[in-house]
Amino acid sequence: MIPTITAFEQSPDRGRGLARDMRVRWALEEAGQPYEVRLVPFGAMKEPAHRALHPFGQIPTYEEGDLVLFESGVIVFHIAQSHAGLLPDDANARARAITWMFAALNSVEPPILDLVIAKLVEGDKPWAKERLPLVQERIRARLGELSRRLGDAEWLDGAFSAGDLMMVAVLLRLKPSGMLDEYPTLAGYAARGEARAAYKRAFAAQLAVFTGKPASG
Ligand SMILES: N[C@@H](CCC(=O)N[C@@H](CS)C(=O)NCC(=O)O)C(=O)O
Repeated sequence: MIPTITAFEQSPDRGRGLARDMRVRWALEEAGQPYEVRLVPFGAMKEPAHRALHPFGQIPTYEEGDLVLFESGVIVFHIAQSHAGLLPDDANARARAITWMFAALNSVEPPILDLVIAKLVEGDKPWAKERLPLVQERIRARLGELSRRLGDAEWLDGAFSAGDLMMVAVLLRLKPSGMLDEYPTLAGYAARGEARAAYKRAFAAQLAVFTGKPASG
């Protein structure tokens, strides 16, 4: 069965691959699973029809027969569980890969999201200038810790897994800020993720939504 995911009809990132449909597309590409995309206009996101799929009126969602999922983490987890290649067979290694998925979403993404909010949503508030360095400090603390753990390894725990997919997707959200480049170990790690053929196909597909031209290759 071909799953359908939702994505922004007009992504605020103008096709830079920062919206969370990107990580779902990437997982589907890694899994070799064809998929369809339903583009959701902003006006429709908070309407009952979309809220029936996603209680918070957001993207991405995932529909596969009777199954409807929301939350990019669980969607990627579902894809990784249903296909070979994104989670190791060994039970302990699998649990560790899942741990990295949670770490990406619960320990690394929140401060990065704070930066997006501090700049884009709260940038005009009188206290924004004071808050920004605090947010950046929290990000740097996390990146330093992650960088030390990764060391000179290619991926976080052995072979590339859904844990790396999620971590790289989260780190790439920092790219426009320039902060990722302060950590060459992590910049190199993210670049290895971006270099994967599946990432490139996913990126081209989401970019094609913005340019209106079909993804080539
Ligand atoms: N925790 C959710 C967050 C979903 C989310 O924030 N989606 C954004 C796009 S990346 C969105 O739909 N924003 C529009 C809105 O919240 O109105 C996930 O990981 O899927």
